[in-house]
Amino acid sequence: MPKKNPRIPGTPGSGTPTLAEPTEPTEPLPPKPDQRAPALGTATGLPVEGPDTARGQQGEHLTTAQGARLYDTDHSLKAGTRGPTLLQDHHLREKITHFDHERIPERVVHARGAAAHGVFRGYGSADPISKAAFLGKDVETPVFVRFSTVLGSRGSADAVRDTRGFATKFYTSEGTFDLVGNNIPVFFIQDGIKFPDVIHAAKPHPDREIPQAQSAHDTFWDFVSLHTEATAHTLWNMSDRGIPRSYRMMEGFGVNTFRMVNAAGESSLVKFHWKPKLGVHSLVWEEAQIVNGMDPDYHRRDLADAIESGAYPEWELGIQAFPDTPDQTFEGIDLLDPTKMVPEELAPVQPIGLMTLDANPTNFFAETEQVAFHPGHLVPGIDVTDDPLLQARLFSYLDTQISRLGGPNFGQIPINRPQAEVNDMLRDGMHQTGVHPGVAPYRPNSLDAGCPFLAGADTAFVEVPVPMPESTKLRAAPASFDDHFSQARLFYASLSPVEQAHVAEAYTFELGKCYEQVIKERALGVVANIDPGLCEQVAAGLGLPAPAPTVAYDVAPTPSPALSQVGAEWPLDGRIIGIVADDESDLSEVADAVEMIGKNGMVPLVIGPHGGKLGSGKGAVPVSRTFLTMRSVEFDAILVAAPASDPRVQVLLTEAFRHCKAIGGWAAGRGLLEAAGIPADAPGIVIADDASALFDGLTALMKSHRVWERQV
Ligand code: HDD
Repeated sequence: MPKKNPRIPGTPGSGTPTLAEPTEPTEPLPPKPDQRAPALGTATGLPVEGPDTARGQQGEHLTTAQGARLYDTDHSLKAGTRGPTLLQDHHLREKITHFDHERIPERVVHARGAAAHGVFRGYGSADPISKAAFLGKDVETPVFVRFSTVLGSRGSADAVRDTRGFATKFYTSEGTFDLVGNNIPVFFIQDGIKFPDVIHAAKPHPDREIPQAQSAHDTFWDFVSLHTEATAHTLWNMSDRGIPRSYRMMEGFGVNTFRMVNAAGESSLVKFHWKPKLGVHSLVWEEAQIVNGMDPDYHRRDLADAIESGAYPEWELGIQAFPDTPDQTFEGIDLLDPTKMVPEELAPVQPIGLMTLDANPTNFFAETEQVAFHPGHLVPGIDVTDDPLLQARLFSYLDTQISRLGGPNFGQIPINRPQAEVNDMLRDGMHQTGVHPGVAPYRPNSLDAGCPFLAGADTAFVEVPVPMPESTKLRAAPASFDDHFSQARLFYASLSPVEQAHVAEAYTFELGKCYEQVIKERALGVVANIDPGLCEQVAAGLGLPAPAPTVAYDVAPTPSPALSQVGAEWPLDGRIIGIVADDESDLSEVADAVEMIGKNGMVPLVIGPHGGKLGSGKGAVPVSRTFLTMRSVEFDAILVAAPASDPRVQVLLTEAFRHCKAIGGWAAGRGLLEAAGIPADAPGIVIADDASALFDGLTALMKSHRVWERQV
């Protein structure tokens, strides 16, 4: 006997309802303002009423894609309950067909990412060199920022050793400006024609497609050891910059040199910098490896959680500005060579605005996956240079979206829509959503009254009329591009001893994962040209002789202190403190600590032997993680209020100790730490009488990010 469908009176069957609806229908979320369709212009400039395509969900009832209401979405239309499915079941075919096509090609690089909405407020300090309206004093511009790794596939882990992308879309009143940067200021290659080479070498081996999202393999080291212009970028990857603690704690760099143009038409060369308010911090390597197993979404989760809890991450946008001289160099550094950065001590970074990320995406696919950045999305006041890497980028980004987003109209996808008026003469094509009026999308025309008109040079984007030197057509690089080691030496010399030690460990780890002896030996030759002492350490770890440098050290590098992450104090917004407690702990002290941590913009996580609550009655304390579900890498610091006899707590404490995290314990329980093998007189251990003193002691240590004394 077929079952009755409760929604359709009179359907045959016993009358037994199928599944009950779990919730009452609710109002759909309102669309974000930046996702509304831009007004469509008519030929005569009058607004047109268009369908509100930004709304994904409307009304209470489930419908087909054509809006017909549905009474059942759980059963195919069949010839009897046990019979075959009927071809006429349009709903089945529509549902399955759409599902079959839900995936789009992932980005060929930077496939794994996370994003957030926010706002940029200009300081006006760039006005003397740029006429870009969004940089004006107190001008607020919506932004969408996508952070990413480079090598991994869309489902790969976050905390891998890699460069991070830092791409920002500014929806300005003069059109969209995209700043498509990285967290490392130098690049592997000097000419974009080599981009497929470096990416093919760094992606997994083509035969077995392993390893995923890593540079620790033969083809990568084969390429970078043969192609020494990659040395500086590779060194940055081997440094702590390759394993950020959080997207919120990364610098961003435009990498390429750009031009800024002021209202008088004067041009300057600039390098863009994002400076995080929380400072630049990293994981330690062992921690990163544990994170990738325990929480592959570590960075994505951290960003979303911080924004949801109101700990809005902030970055100052800054520029290094240089005179636009014909040779385009500064202090001997070729500004058109993207493997070179300019030390901040030579050209200070001048702040020009503040970005605050304050909203998570509503739909990952619609926003984070479909957002399309392009370094050629420029506004009046910002222009490109002849950097040969940037020149190739100007082609690649538009091109890649056509296959990734299925045609040339990806600019009409809500997240990609400019918030300035759009009045182009681009027509038709796959996924055209604009309903363009008029008959004359060409110029000149008389049928649409000559519309649209060209703007004057005062409001239009006008390329800087840079004079071209007399030249010959050829495939070659300038002689200044031949210097492959000075910047790597500068970076290494600028790191603190603990950071240098991490670099040695990273090279030893990565080269230790290579199979080919010849590649290890060649890579050591490159490391010798960075620093012979570094080379000796790595060679010793690999059990190989250390080769002598082949490139003379004419000039010892002058360290740039700004390149080190260590040695200052930073705000602690959103940092996580774990509190190990059990039912026997002094729960009023634990509750005080929880309150104090939360009040100070951090996240307390109570770790107990069981879920639910510790203790009972009014003083009971809710448990956030159990000994089974926590791992040390989730916490920036630990407070201990329970005996650490459980082996899982011992692992937590020994890892936290090894990873140089601040650890605290109540005076009454001094023995608890020692029982776990943590010497109470070691650096970074706080023992105090009450929650307040413990909190103060712990946070004083956390401001320096880690207790590095334990590693030197
Ligand atoms: Fe690129 C994506 C950053 C050189 C070609 N790139 C992409 C993204 C970032 C960067 C952050 C991800 C954007 C997003 O989140 O959607 N790329 C850089 C930086 C570079 C650089 C800082 C050096 C200064 N890129 C570069 C070169 C080429 C490309 C030289 C090609 C000639 N990049 C692409 C691409 C991608 C891309 C294939 C893949 C997905 C996309 O563009 O939209 O076009």
